Amino acid sequence: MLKSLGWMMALWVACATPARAEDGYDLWLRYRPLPAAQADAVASKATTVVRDEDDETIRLAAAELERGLSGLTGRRIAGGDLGEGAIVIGTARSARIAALRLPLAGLGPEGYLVRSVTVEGRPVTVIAADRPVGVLYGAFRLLRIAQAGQSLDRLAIVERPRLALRVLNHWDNPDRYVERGYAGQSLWDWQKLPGFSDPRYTDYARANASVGINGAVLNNVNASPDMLTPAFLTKVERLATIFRPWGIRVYLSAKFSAPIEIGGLKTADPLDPAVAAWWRAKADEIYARIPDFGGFLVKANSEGQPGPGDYGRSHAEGANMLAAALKPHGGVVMWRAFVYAHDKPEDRAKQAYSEFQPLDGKFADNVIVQVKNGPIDFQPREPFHPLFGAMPRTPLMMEVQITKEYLGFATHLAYLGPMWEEVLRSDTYRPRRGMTVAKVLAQSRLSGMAGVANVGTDRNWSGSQFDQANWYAFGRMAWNPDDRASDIARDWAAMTWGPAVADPVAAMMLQSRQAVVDYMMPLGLHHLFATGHHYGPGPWVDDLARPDWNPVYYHKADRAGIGFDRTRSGSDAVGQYAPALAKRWGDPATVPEDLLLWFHHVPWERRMASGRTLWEELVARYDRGVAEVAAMQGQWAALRGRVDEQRHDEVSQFLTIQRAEAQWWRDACIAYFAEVSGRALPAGVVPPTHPLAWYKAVRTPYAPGNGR
Ligand code: GCV
Repeated sequence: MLKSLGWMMALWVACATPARAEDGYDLWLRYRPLPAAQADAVASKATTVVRDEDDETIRLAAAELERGLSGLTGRRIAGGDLGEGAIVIGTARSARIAALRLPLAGLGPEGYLVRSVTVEGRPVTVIAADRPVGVLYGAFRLLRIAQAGQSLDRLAIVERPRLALRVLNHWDNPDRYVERGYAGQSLWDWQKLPGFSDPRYTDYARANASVGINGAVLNNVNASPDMLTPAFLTKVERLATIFRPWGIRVYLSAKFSAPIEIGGLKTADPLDPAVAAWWRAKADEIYARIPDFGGFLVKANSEGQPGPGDYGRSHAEGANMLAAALKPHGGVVMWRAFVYAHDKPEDRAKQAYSEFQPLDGKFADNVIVQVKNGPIDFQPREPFHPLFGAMPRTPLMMEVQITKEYLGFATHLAYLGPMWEEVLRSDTYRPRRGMTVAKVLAQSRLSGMAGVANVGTDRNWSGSQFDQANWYAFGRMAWNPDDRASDIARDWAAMTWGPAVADPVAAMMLQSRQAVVDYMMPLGLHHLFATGHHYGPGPWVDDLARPDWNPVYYHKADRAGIGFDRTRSGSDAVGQYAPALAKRWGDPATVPEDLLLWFHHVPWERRMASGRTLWEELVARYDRGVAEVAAMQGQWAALRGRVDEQRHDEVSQFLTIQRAEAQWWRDACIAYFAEVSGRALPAGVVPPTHPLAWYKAVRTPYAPGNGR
């Protein structure tokens, strides 16, 4: 009696406090009370949680349902017996579930179904799967519906992931520094592992499971060989043990030269039998500790990393040697196609295709080639990577960057769902029309998507409240690459800010990425960033060691025009796409304006669809970008009082930073392009606040994330 009184008091306090301070730690799993009518409706369909199996993952699923539904309804929902409104969870190992004769085997290892059914004459909801992790995913799905305030009546959901590997790539170093990380230090406290298990490890795994992420590469692709030493493997083992019940496997980035650096060999030549034997022994050692270890991620012969090319061997020879070591244990090699060599004069956008496409069909069957979404490097807008569709006999996974190295770090609000959707829905025309990037990925015999993680030790996990949405959206799109960015935004907004504000929050999010494109690099411009840290504009930079590290290499602006000629008369990068696309994109009259300057060098007087000249249009886009941020500020201000104050205030302050930095980008780029082109500003345009020299003199050496 006393116990239940205490419980009721706690609930009363929770419900009576309208907007208690929140710092974002709870992510989209806040489970705050719904409005009374919605809470009543959910409660009637969630009277108790019934499970028969004593499996750790199913226990987690039950606990999550009890926690979530109690929070949402303001009632105590706990485990119990079958009764009207019960939620019955499990696999066919539960006699009760088996008796329902549901088509569980067809769901695959991670699929689930959520159904309203009648059991023993009572209406109940069943969450069932072939394996326990499917039950966990199903539980999170039901909670998502409840969090959005939607009805739990007549549910008939059947889901299975379209991609098998849904993996976060952490660019985390052993000293906890995160390359391109804007959310504090690495979550992995290697110094205290394995002795101390920070509760955050569990919270991290739970958040990933809630969106279907099933793998984590724990360390930077610019890898330290130390990660493969026994001292670190003990720590990795601890994390793997914590993550396992949440359906998450661990992977490691492997440094190709590790046999030399920690193995005492004289070479890392993949065709040297001693090298192959070293990797086999290393794999055996890892699997003895971590039987479900996922495998290796490798960055080879790229940006100074060692690789098979150092010995005159191909990427396939390097990858296959590692694959052979992992094969007996069921592990995979994720081999990155992000390569460009300093000694090649070829357009950087072409180099990965030139090197990898001829290797199609030459990789072992447990190798998957990891290809960035676009051919350069996670720019605000790129065309899809030409390798998608061009290697039909090789599994390809797509790599996207959740952390926003090139979209304003953590302080700029940029929801990346529309960017990834744009790529996933791009038609590769290979082998035929309608073959989108999403289909190319899903049809691979080994399929996957990787996201460079944006999480760190900040209380809000990702450096800003809104960057959580990008972690969330990555999980959703990796599960179903055809999911819509707008639906995902609305779901995230409902769960993270409350169903009542889901629409206005999602509306802001959906315009945010284009805003960044507009105020940083519109019309297909790319890589105009300041050197190294990539914080702020640097379109004038022309003095770096490699031509393709300089922004001037990418925009090629001069008195006559602007843009990179990638047509047949230029670098012919367009020729790496299917003929139908090469034709459309190779003609300035038919290429989408958003990609115009990616593929073409065009005169400043060129007429655009708006009727303006290119110069006028460029300036108008920069202005539009700044105006879009101002509009977001207004939209957010209108939500004051409708969401909790602490998070509202944090977002407001970040939007103020974004507005100032959008202005900085706009002013610096306009000042520079005006000078290079010798053009006056179009009539009525507000001149940049400072002269060009002022922008050129800006130095920010301590901007975060710039490697060490
Ligand atoms: C991990 C870009 C980033 C680097 C990153 C590299 C990669 O060049 O600036 O920090 O290195 O991509 O993806 O390997």
